Amino acid sequence: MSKTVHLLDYVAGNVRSLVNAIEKVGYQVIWIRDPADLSKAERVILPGVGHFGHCLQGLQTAGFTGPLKEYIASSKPFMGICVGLQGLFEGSEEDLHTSGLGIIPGTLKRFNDAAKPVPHIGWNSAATAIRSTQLQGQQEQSLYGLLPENKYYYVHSYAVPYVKGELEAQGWDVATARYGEEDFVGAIAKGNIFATQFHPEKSGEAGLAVIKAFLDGTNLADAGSSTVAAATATDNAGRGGLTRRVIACLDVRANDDGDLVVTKGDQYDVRERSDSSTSTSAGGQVRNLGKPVDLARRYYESGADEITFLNITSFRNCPVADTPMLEILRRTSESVFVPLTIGGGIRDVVDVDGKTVSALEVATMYFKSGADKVSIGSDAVTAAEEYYSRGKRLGGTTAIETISKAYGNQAVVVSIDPRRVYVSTPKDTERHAIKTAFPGPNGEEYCWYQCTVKGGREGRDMDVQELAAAVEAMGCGEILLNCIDKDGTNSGFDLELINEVKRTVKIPVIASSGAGNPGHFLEVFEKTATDAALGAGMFHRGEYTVAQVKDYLAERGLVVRTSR
Ligand code: 1PR
Repeated sequence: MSKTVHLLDYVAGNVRSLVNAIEKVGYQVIWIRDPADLSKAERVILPGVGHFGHCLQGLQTAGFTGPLKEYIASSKPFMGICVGLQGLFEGSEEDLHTSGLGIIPGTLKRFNDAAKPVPHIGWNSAATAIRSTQLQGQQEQSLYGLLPENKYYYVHSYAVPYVKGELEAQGWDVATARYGEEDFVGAIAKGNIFATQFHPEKSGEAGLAVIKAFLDGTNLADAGSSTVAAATATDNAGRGGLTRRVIACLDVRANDDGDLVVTKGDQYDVRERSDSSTSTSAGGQVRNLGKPVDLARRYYESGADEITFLNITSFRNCPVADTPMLEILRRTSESVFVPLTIGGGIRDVVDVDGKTVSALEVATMYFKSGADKVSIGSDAVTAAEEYYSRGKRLGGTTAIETISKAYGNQAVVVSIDPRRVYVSTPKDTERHAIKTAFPGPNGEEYCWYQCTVKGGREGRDMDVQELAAAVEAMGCGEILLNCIDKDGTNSGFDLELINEVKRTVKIPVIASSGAGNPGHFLEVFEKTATDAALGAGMFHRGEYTVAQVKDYLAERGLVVRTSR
């Protein structure tokens, strides 16, 4: 009999990666669209991303709630992922009007953002806190292949607070993670039920092992001697909780022959510097540093915590549904099991047949093709300008708002392309100027960071702090902070810029532009509060691997994901 698993088709989100992960471990997916079919299933996975109320109402509307409870009560294997875990509890602060399935006692609470960014995005532990079997004096065993030394990919703002012994007393086995000062439920199991707050399909080889263990039904098997010694919640904190994320970025565009290539600019100029005898006014050829899918796979294998694709020219003449980036994502997500972000051209567009395709529809195509997050550049600046012209009121129709409402804030990144504008004194500008340790060409001691659109070609009368604050208010979940002055220079990140933006927002920030060696990653993590750091050119040119960067950080005591 072929090995199959049933997935509930009830809500939007990136389920392609889950299907790919399941196939990778040797199982076939059968979609359940009719609730009546649930009774025929032998194994069920309930995926879920985004908003608690949205997902639970989606289940209810599709008629799944009752049949799902019956299925779970039938003792056949059931696994919930992310909101699929959350839905098993009684409710969530995220939507107090919508009830959960109430199978596990407890309510989800929002993380406290007083001293840490929310959402909680990144790689964290799922270490067994205390087993219900331990309470009964039985021998310790592993929980669905979870290893205390492994890291798993989380992305959420709400979590079940962990209170030692409470759930265990009711027979639940719990694996916890710690974010800041808060311990929360990372995974939970009892009998036929297993659920993870993290995304195993996005957690590299460690996550694939968890999916395989569930599908093979090896919950309580001894998965290896190292698992027998389960970690305690204290050990978990000792391992540092959330890791520092190292992200590889691929700027993709068509070269002059029409092939899609990974390219890399110097301060956003991606053409080769040609000598005077051969140069044209437009510069040389577009730099070709490799094929997008191949490079993404190489970085995944080297330990990249995420991969970001930026479609830097948006392929204007192509029908939206045929955008080459969709195919790149589909192919990448077959073999790359870490989060994928896609940027470039996420906005309302007019298709070649004259029809308008909304930013939400464009994003949906990308999510269905394997993207976990979309990154919005130029359109975010326009939206912020409108936000301020309305007196800081939300319009409700921007790409950031519509996509975050449908897919959750964590799915929306805003990519900022700022450039330094030097001034002698703060009085010389109405924008927010800072004193800089790196004076301008005429000795100017201050600068402000001007937001740009269209890949830096057009500057706007808005500073980076204003843009960051506006996009956070609109529902963006993370900022990708580039810096045109630093891009491609190999001279390190712009620490002053990163500190400014971190002071402005509560959402996570990814530092980008200027990485030239592993020491620059150490520097940005030590001298700023950045949540992640991104490199491009140094990886593409083969000067350093992602693994070398992570080893360098680990050797100096920073917590990074070293398991694959
Ligand atoms: O405006 O929503 O269509 O998005 C366009 C996207 O394309 C934006 O995210 C914008 O940053 C990006 N983009 C546009 N033009 C360029 C260009 O280079 N000519 N690339 C471009 C931006 C910046 C980083 C780069 C880091 C690290 N590239 O992604 O990878 O600076 O580089 P380094 O480590 O080598 O220094 P929209």
